[in-house]
Amino acid sequence: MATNKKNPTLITTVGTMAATAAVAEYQDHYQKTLYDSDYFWDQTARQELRWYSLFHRVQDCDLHAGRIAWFLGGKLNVTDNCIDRHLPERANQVAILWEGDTPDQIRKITYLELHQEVSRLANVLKSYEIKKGDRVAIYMPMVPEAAFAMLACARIGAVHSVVFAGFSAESLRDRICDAKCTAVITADEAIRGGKTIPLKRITDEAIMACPLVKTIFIVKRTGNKIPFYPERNVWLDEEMKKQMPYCPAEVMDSEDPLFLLYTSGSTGKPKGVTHTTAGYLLYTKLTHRLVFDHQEGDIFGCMADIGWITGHSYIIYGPLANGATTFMFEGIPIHPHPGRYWEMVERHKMTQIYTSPTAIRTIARESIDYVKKYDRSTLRVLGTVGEPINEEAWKWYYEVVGEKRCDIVDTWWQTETGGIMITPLPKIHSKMLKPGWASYPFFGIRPVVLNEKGEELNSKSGSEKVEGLLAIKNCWPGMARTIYGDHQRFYNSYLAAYPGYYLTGDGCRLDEEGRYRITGRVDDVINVSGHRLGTAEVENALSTHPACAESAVVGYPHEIKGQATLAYVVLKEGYESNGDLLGELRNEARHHIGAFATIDKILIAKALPKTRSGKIMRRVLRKIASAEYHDLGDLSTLADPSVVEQLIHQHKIL
Ligand code: 7RM
Repeated sequence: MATNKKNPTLITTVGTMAATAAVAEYQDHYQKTLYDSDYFWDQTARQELRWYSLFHRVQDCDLHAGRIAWFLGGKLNVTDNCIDRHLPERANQVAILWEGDTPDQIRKITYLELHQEVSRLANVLKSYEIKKGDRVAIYMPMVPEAAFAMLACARIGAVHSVVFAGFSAESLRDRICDAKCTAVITADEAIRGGKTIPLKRITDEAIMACPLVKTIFIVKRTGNKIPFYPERNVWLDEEMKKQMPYCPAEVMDSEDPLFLLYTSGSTGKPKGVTHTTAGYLLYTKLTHRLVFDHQEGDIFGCMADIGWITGHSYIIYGPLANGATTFMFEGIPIHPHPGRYWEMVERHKMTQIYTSPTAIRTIARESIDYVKKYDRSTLRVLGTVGEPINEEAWKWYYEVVGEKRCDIVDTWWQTETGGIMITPLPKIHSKMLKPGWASYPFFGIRPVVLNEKGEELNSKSGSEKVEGLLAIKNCWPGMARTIYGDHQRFYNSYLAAYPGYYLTGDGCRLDEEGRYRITGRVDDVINVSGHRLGTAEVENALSTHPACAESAVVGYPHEIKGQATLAYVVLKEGYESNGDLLGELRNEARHHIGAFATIDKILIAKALPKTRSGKIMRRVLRKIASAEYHDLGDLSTLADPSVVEQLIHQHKIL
């Protein structure tokens, strides 16, 4: 066992730091976690996780080779850590506190009940011959059963792939097929913001092209009539009643996959980002506790959906690993009224709230009476995630919601990083918060700013403004290990461009005090309301319309959503632009991807600006979409520069 007794106090201090330490202490510890990283993670993993048998090596990572492995040889089970280990002490403590789409629906699931429900569901899966290593798709509304389903998979070692309930049948199909899922867990219907989504019907449509799917488990949410095919459809509640409330936890290796989560990249095909057992659990546990200053008795309110990584890491795995009471919300921030979040904060005496800048901007538009009306005195930490937060929204969160009393944590991370990477720490950085700056790296994380040539920039390198590509220079336990079924793609996407670095795809700035500000994507990914959308995915959707000859989709700044989408579309001969056609084109994205993938503006173009080698000059399209018509850069390689004038003219009258 690689132990190192140089720093016996480090870990214990880190654990209690949030309450006591000053900035200097943070920096000292941070530096130690970097240069004796193995020691730090070794101690943390022993202390934080319950192991069936301990690992024999802390890590075996080589970014050059694309090899990432942590806690080698260790045996454990995620649900043993998230549930069993809190029993019997927390048997009657609420584990999951759920509020439905309307405030009259509240459910409280204690740790004992969670143990029983997860066990029953795990036994159901087993009775349908689902076993360790099998992939199970979860296409669910935000109900406690969705959490039970994820945990039941983890219990038996099946690999879950949660697909956000806003995705279309086609997107669901692609994800089920790519992961070779053999079962789907869904619900009759979802309810969100008063609207229903026919999840079962969509699932039926999706699996027509997925012959590997043997069983569809259905949770009753609305009870409305749905198509039911007894050969392979089963009602989950009926099956669970038949099962014992105890299921032994499968012994998993540290590096056994825990889940896949599909996310958009630069190409049209979503990537099955793969997270494994020990490293992911450890990283989400530690970040949840330190970033949100988790204390005994807290009610932690992450408003994300489990269809996104934030829901995985900070509704389910991180909080439950810490024995917290985690809040799960089925609805949306403005339903039935724009004070919904604060009403829930008051009702449940929430101590933290974690949401997106889009949600904050949406609520901030409304009267502040919706906030002031409710008692928010229990809140200590206010988190944001998913997209850059503008100064105005940050200040509103800080001043109106938090009454300048709460710490704001602007947390930067990604599906691929598993957990929070850059963030202020409550109490420690309270006096050093800068609106819009995600600020400081978490323990054990070494971010760098690279220029296009791959050279590291720092505040001492002379230039007054350090700005470039955000990369991470080391490995950490929470990072994704691969893209399901395509390790080469993982390597090419994140590790190949600048050998020895994990490339994030985000741009950033660094200030003299070591704070980072994330400026947004630098690749062909747009971030609409904190949801990642590949421009190529939207272009693929558009290309299925018979009138579309060619298209290019770009993002432009949007007051509420952060970014919105503009599609430049070239029509085929014989088609003419009119209201119906624009409506149909718009619908393609909804239909092929999902309702959240809206196209905000469509510009029917005669031609797209292309270089002589035929490459679309996206930089120019982005500038025009943002109404920055002047500083378009070098246009000399364009085959036909007059196209640009034409597009500018059209954009002005759009
Ligand atoms: C957690 C999550 C990741 C992308 C990422 C960024 C953007 C996320 C912030 C942010 C500025 C932040 N995972 N992003 N957090 N940008 N400040 N605090 O969102 O995979 O869905 O998206 O989101 O562009 O690369 S994600």
